[in-house]
Amino acid sequence: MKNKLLSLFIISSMVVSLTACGAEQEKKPEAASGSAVSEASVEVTEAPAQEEEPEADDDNLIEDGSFDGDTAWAVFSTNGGAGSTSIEEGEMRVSISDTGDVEHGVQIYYDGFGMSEGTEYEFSFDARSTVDRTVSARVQMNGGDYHAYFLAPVELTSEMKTYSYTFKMEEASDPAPRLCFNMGMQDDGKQFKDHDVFFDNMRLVIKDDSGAVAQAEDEDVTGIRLNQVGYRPDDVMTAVYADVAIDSNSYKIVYAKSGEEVVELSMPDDTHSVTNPNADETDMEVDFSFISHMPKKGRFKLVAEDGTESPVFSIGEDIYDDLIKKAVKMLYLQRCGTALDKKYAGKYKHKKCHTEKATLYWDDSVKLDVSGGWHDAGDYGRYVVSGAKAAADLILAYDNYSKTKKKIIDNVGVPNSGDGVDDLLQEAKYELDWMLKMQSENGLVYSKVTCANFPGTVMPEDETEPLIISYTSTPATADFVAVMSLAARVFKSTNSSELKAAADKYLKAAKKSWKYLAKNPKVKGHTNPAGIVTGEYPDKKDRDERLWAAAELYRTTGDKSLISFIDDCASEVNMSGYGWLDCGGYGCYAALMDKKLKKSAPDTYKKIYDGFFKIVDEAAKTVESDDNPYGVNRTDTYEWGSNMGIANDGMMFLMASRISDSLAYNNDAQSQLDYLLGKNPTGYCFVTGFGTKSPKNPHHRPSQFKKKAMPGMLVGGVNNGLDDPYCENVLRDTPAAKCYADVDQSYSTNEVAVYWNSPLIFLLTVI
Ligand code: G3I
Ligand code: 9MR
Ligand code: ZN
Repeated sequence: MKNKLLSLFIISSMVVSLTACGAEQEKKPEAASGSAVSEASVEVTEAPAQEEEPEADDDNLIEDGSFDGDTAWAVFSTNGGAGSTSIEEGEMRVSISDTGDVEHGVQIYYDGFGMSEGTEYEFSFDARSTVDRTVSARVQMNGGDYHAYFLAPVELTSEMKTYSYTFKMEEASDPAPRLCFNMGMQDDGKQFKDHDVFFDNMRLVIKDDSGAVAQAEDEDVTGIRLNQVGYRPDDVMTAVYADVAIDSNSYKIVYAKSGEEVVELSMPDDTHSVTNPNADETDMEVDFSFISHMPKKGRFKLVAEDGTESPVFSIGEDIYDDLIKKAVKMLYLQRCGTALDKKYAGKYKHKKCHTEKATLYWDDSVKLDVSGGWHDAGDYGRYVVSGAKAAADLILAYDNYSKTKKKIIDNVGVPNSGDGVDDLLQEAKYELDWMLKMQSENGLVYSKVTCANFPGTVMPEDETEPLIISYTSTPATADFVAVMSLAARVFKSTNSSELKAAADKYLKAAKKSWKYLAKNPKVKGHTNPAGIVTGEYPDKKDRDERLWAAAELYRTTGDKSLISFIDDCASEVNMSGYGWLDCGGYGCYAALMDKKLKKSAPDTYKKIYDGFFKIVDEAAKTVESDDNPYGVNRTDTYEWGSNMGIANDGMMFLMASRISDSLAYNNDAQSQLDYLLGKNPTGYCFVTGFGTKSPKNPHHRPSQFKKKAMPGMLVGGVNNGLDDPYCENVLRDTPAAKCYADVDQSYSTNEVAVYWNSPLIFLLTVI
């Protein structure tokens, strides 16, 4: 029965506007109930006896609204609220032990239907409560400000009654709203302890859809997909023709603006189409590189024989310059603990945030200054494992381009730009200085500092709940050792006195934490402490992080006692992994770039070399396969943050080129970049503000608050795990490689993160 309305696809305009706040917001809901109820027509009657056989209820948008199965609705609780649901004798029972002190302190909810603009609905249910109380019935946006489309106070008594409402969807159609009852504190401030509320015969049906507004078609998505930012003249240039009919063998390249033909070409002989079940397309990869009479600079389009045009792309040596600046500046704009000035931050300026002392979760007498660092993502948490990855990518990028291209990047447009010191290193330093504060007395490192819950859609300085430091973990500690050792080495090699001074501090800190790890071989993994619901970054293994730590520390100090440890770890861990979870690849890269190790421990070196290149070569084979038009190391599984995985693959290929001192894997790296910038089945250039079609509604609180996407952010991308309610509802029939939604509710496909931007920065600056 689910998803009835999805087929209608309607557009909308408004009649009644109900303003209120919903779940997960700290604000007290506005008293919108009066207007809601007066606009909606309400009927309350005594419920008839419910003896009859359950009938099919095909019009009902709520699956098993009669609760004859065994599935009760889910519960959300916050601010002291506590409750659970169960099915009892064909009714849903909500047992509430505490309402908490906000209206949504306890909320039961149902997702999986759609609302279409201009349609009239009838909502009815039977309900009673063991105490006389009011609850709030809502159909609301599921994300953003959670405002209500429909809202009514429901006065419950011990007698089972039928409540019935009709209302019209006045706003734009929403394919994934949430139907819920807020059962926390009453509007009049009244709170309740132990009591039960029972529901039955929950029905939401379309009463009249004659006024439904037809939904505008999704904007035309071209069938030709390519890197929308563009190519440098010597790059391999490829496009995918997705379901584009090819009769003969030719296509054109035209100037983007005038449409004037640059050249007409015939398809290369090996061009062929492949069935791509993961995108549900027939694809043809077309290589249009190395055209000698193409201008070396300009904006162009491909035009297929049937008239299908590609998105515009640029050619030029400098096509990535602006993107690099914005992608690095994003990190600056994620800075916590400092005010961001309008001069640099524009509309994303904000006051000092999160500067108050944070409390240890397990000992509230201890308050620490852990201000600074980057906000992790669309939320304002600060996490060591993800931050270490992000900072490492910047430093590793610098370590590459400063040597291979003999340049520094000092023009990002942040306060320290133009000071003769590389901006990426300076940005990494901001995070590392924060991480120093996260090191505890004995060398173990705290995993994160966040509030207990995620905030609503607010600017950073308006997240003012208490800051809590979660437990230490050995993965966080080993990541800390790795990135501090890396930074110490690289910062020392610069001619900046500021960076050199930091290098000494970092090395000292790294040694202290390593000492702890060496004495304590047992893993101390991380899971969220009870009551803390912010990002978990769960990790139960630390050998990969320890390998990375030991390899970086050895490379920096030459301490030979580390070699046997490196050797042991290298036999155990997966030699790929460049994320908050798996770090084996970083460990391998550090080891394989180390000439000392090659000399002192050739067998260890060879073991790591063989393991690393086995993974790289397997990935390259998949990427280069004739049957893989989009050229990424993915088939039917795209995980949360798959764009990071793909950017990481690009980084790995560039590392492999560097280790082998060749350009052998550079085209594979280019394929990853092309995918991220538009040559993918969604047709999106996945970086905000770049390309012809880019995400407009990222899950990123400053962007949501300002109603404009901050530019230069790589979104998470395709995720067929459907890990948020929006995707679960809307994308369930979508082919794997297209499971992406440019809506801000979709935190599992459309969030951004500092450690997703960082491998993109590596790719762009090193390639
Ligand atoms: O490890 C499995 C792998 O074996 C499997 O093949 C793959 C297939 O889906 O899944 C892998 O696990 C995934 C894991 O990330 C590692 O990639 C989980 O399914 C997936 O749910 C998990 O997602 C993480 C998500 O938090 C939820 O925990 C993302 O990687 C991670 O980037 C994201 O991080 C959040 C923070 O918690 C809070 N701040 C924002 C940030 C970005 O969304
Ligand atoms: O905003 C949160 C995002 O940063 C996290 O990656 C994500 C998963 O942990 O959760 C987001 O917060 C959502 C929460 O988990 C559930 N309620 C809705 C929140 C987003 O508005
Ligand atoms: Zn902050």
